[in-house]
Amino acid sequence: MKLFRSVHGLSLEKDGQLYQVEQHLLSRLFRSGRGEIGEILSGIELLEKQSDLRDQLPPVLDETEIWASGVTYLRSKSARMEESEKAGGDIFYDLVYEAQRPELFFKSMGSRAVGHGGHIRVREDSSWDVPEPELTLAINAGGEIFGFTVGNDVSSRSIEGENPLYLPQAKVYRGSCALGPSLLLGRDAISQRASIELKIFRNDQLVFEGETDLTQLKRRFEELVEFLYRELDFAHGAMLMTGTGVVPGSDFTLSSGDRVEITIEGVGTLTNHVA
Ligand code: DO4
Ligand code: MG
Repeated sequence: MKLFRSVHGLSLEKDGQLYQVEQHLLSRLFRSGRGEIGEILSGIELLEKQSDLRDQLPPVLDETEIWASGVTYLRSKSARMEESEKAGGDIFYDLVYEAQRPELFFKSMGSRAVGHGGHIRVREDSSWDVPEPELTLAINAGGEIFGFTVGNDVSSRSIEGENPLYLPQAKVYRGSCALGPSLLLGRDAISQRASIELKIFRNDQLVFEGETDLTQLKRRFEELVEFLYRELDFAHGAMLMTGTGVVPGSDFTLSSGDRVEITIEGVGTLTNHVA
């Protein structure tokens, strides 16, 4: 089952058919406690059938915090070690990849996230920018994973590479976080081997293509969630991006007008345009 959010309300795709569902469902899922998800999912009432989806929004509450994990794939570690070598920051990426404690950072409020079809951005003071395709976990207030979506952790490599302490500026700015198109519902709804594919088009020509899969993710989902919830409460639940395993080479930077498509097997395709 996939749950879509749009300016017209919530829609559920079930067995290939789209239905309207009650408008508080998303809030009930994110704000639920431990052990409550099963009952909510089995009690979903299907309302009117729908034929299409328009004006999509990110599948998250405005009040929900979106966090991200870093250096959870070997490719992310090596790309970041290269870009920060000159500043002497490379050692930190190596250490965090092996450490017990993962790198977690705040990315966005739900209200600032961009949905499927929306505009992502590059910072005006950045010279090297990339999309980061990331499986994103939907977690309830009780700390349980109840769904998955596709995330784009759009990042400035020039700012992060200059000094790792600039990470919040490299990661958090207008149009830096995209989520969607829907929430795949259920903790076990995703394949442990799901592929993650990134395609970037410029003037409708493919200019970058890369792929990884979840077997390359070094951390378990629950391990990341446990660290996130260890000393924080999330009354509105949380979203947690799980890190990128696809990083374009040093000769690539995003440009205005680019179309970015991220496909995660079984979850969906998130498409955004660079403003
Ligand atoms: O260490 C910086 C951020 C890493 C990141 O965003 C990723 O690995 O996806
Ligand atoms: Mg990332």
